[in-house]
Amino acid sequence: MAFVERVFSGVQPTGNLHLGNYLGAIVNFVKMQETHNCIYCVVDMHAITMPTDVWGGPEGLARATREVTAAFIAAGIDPKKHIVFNQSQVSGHAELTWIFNCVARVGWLNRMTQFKEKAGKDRENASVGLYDYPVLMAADILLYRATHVPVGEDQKQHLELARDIAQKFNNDFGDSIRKTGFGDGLFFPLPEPMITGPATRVMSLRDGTKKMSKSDASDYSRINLTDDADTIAQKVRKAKTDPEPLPSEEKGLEARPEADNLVGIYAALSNRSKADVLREFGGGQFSGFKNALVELCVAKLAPIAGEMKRLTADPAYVDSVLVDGADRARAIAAETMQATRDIVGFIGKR
Ligand code: AQP
Repeated sequence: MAFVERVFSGVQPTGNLHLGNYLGAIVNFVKMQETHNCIYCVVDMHAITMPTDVWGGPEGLARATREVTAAFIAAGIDPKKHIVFNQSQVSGHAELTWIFNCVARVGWLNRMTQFKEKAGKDRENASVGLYDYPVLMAADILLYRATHVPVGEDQKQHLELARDIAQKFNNDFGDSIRKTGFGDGLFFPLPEPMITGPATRVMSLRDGTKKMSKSDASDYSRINLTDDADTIAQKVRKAKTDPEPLPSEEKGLEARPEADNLVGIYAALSNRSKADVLREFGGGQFSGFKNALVELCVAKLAPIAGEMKRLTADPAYVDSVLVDGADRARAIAAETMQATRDIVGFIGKR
């Protein structure tokens, strides 16, 4: 069965959006608008899988939900042409998760590295929601029968799980899919991860072997989308480097994670390859390169920060975008859910 190409991706409203979220995900969200119908979701139901102090309680969650929405729009996502909404407004996400919970296997979830990292040593005390996070993510994508999912490298394993769930659903219910007329045995597409660009894994500015992350205790480890020019300059100048000058060729970045990371950030922000960046800066000291990186970061991020500020000052507008997006998302989700209920054998129309 040929599926209509559709893009879905989400970002959690759990605090400061950073350069990793921007380069690994949001930049690609913007690009994909030109070629696909896109659905971009602020995944507030994922945010509450962590303890309340991580996502800031009800007020913090609402504030961060509006902030991520503002970041989407400020970065260039058009909420009129495409769909922007927050997950909890469309009940199909939770409903499809339940069905997928009965398709996914415990052994599959036990292999998820993000759960192990986020649950840490106190695994017994982690929420059931955190364990089930990848199943909810599969439901997010497949509720819209999305075919392409732009994400950062860290989400690759979850995407593979979403494909496994889609495949197992199609196998388990293949006869019913054919009998109910919802396809030739393939109801859900196997979504393709789109992990592209030179910054699919932006690393911490303090440690080039660790992912840049919202939950890192040090604010100096990341550049937040809302940082002002002075803060960006301080963070880049303090970023860890090594004593060698920059290499002139890309292979010289091997075993130099901090240099590799900064060159990757420069390349991604300037839409150039790392090799091209090294042709310009190779052989020079980090101080000169860092000055150029500060200038570039400020030039790219300041307009986004300014627009985010303007948008978050008008919460009624941001909320109206989310309500409108949710209405349109719900219409697509309703079709998938009715078909899924029929395929599974749940009686009744809604
Ligand atoms: N460092 C990164 N480099 C490239 N892409 C990244 N993403 C996250 N960090 C990086 C991508 O951003 C999108 C949204 O991420 P998320 O908010 O849903 O959750 P996350 O991956 O858990 O983000 P963080 O910052 O790493 O949060 P914490 O600290 O809570 O773990 C995704 O596409 C992700 O790949």
